[in-house]
Order: sequence, then C-alpha cells, then structure tokens
Amino acid sequence: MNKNISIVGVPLDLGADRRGVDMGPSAIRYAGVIARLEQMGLNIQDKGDIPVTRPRNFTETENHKYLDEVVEANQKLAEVVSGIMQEGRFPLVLGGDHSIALGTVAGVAKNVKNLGVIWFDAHGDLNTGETSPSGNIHGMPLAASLGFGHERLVNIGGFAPKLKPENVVIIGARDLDRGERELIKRIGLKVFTMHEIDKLGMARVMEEAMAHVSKNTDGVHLSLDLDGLDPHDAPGVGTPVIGGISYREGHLALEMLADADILCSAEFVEVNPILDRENVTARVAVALMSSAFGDKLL
Ligand code: EXY
Ligand code: MN
Ligand code: MN
Ligand code: MN
Repeated sequence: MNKNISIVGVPLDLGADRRGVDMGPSAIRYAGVIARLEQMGLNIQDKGDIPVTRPRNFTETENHKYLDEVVEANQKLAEVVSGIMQEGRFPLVLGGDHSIALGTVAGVAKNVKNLGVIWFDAHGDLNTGETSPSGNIHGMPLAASLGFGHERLVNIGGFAPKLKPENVVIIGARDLDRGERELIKRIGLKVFTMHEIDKLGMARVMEEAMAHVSKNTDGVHLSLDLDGLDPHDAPGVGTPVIGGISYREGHLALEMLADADILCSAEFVEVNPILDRENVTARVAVALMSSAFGDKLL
C-alpha cells in the first residue's frame, strides 16, 4: 500500500444544521493522528486546512443551504486532493461535515479512471434539492457524485458523474428518506443496512462489499461518516442514529480493508467536538484510521 500520506483538513460545517463540526480537523489532530500514523512507519505530510468562507448571513438556494460556500470550499478541496494524487501520495481528508465528500471524490475521481467507493454511514447521503427534508447539503454528496442533484454540486471539479452506481456500496445505513430509497432502487445501488450487518455479520458484509467495489475498478475511496458507528461509541456527531456499527465491528471492517489493500484515498467526517465527550469521537476516528492503514493488535 501507499505509505506516503497527505492530510488535509476541511473546517466546514455549513452542510449541516448543527454548528461545530468545522472543529473536527482540530479535534482529530489533537487526538494525535500524525503521531499515531508516523509510529506505524508511514510518511505523513500535513497540508493544513482548506480555507472556508464564513457567511455573513444565512442563504438558501432551491432547498440547498449555503450552496455558494459549500461549492467554493469543495472546488478548492477537489484541486488539493487531485494535486496530492498527482504527487503519488494518498489523500487523507479530515472533515468537516459530509458535504466535503463532493470535493474529495471529485479530486480522486479525476485521477482514477474507474473509482470504487465504500460509504460508511447511518444515512444514504442520496438526497437532491427535490427530495431533501432539510436542505442540508451533507445529506446530498453521494447523489451528486453519482450525477443526481443541483448542477453546481454535480459538476464540482468540472466533470460529471464521478461514480457509477455499480462501483459503490453503502454500509451501516439505518435512516434513509423516501426519495433516497427510491433512488437506491432505481439505480440498483448496493446497500448493506444494519439488517444485513446483524444477519450476516460484519466479516461477510465486508467480503461482499469489497468484492463488489473492486470489480472493474482501479482504486477504492473510503468515505467514513462517524455517525455510521453507534452513538454509544461515537457520540460526537451532529445526526446520531441509534443501533449502529460497534467499535469492534468498525475496526474489523477497516482491518479487512487494509488486508485487501484496495484503498487509494480516505476521508473521516462529521466529528463534532462540541457534541462530544472528552474528544472520544476524534480518538475513535484516529484508531479507525490506524486500522485502515494496517495497524494490527499483534
Ligand atoms: N437524510 C437527512 C437529510 O438529508 O437531511 C439527514 C442527513 C444526514 C447526513 C449525515 C451526515 O450523513
Ligand atoms: Mn454522511
Ligand atoms: Mn451520516
Ligand atoms: Mn451491531
């Protein structure tokens, strides 16, 4: 696997309703991400944070809150991520709310012909302006990356779509809106809900998920929303949903991903230190990253 990793933070919370997830990159750095990964023998470069414009007032465009600011930040992120890939390094993006996947996926997809994606999340992030119950763009990035939604979101990075439905899996879903369910069925997206995880176990789910996303792809991106985990294990998130992936199931999933050696990029999003206790969610994020990069218990 690529041992040269470039970290970039995105202090953006405008894609979500609850403030504070903009402090996620600081919380994850404070939790010791660089030291932990360096101890594993990885070469870490911290590229700092993407500048995010503070809005002077609330704006909403066709049921998209803060569309201008979210698009602007993601355009910059797409360029930085693409630059990291062109240097032959592995981009590790720290969120920020999940709308930053718009920029990460754009930057990665520019450099990987057929990109696979594993989307760990309690949610589908498959809304468009037409279906979203909230107008929050963090509920839309997977739809936009697949080519559905507002053209300014769909065209981040200057091309679309970034992903084909057959190259994507969602793992951990347990809160899907009506429009998201319809889109999943219409495009035949593979979703491992909590039902499949309970029934099959995480090991089997990961085997099937990895087989699915590695078929006919040239690299796999991991988009990990900390709310995919159970709020008992990761309480510092803006949209917690009970009944999620346990801490150990999360580690198993990422250890299996490391063993398969298929990742080309990753992002860890939705860490909200204001809603957290003793920075545990950021510490969980760092622990999961170490598993994803091949750390072993023995
Ligand atoms: N589906 C809901 C919405 O679109 O408003 C909630 C989305 C939460 C998205 C989080 C971060 O994954
Ligand atoms: Mn999400
Ligand atoms: Mn989520
Ligand atoms: Mn469970």
